[in-house]
Amino acid sequence: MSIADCRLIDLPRITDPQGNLTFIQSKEQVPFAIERVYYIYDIPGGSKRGGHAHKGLHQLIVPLSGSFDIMIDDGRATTTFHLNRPFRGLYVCPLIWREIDNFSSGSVCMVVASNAYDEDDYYRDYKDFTAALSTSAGEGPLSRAQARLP
Ligand code: T46
Repeated sequence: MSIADCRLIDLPRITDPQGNLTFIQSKEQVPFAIERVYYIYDIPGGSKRGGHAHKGLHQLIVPLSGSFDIMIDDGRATTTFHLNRPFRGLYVCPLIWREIDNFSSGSVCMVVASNAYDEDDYYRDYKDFTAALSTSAGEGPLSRAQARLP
């Protein structure tokens, strides 16, 4: 898995003068079966979320309201997306480190996920994440520079 496997997904929009509607159906708008939905709200200015990777979780991250930035990192390259439309989400595959910040006032971050919550699915230490990548690639550990450790 790499950041090339992550992508923006444009969701359907039913536009109406009385208000627009967007929907997400399991395995249709997202490339996985949906098992969990959660959302982050009441986010104080300057907050940072994420700072971890998931071992097996697939996610679609949607800015239901407002905007924020997501940096994704596969241990070799990083890229940052600014999400600011409730009909456009970022699909994040397993084994991607993410950091989320620059939340606008009143923003709401919704995540549609492929599995129930499981703390054992997290890499919360960047060194553990890069070590797991090296193991799965059958290589030695990435150097500090390669892994861009802080
Ligand atoms: C991501 C961003 C956008 C639960 O008990 N159940 C849950 O379903 C979740 C997601 C979390 N929790 C508990 C576990 C921690 O004690 O809530 C606490 C914070 O969870 P987490 O560190 O996952 O929160 P974020 O906002 O840093 O990250 C979450 C996702 O895990 C992450 O993949 O991209 O939202």
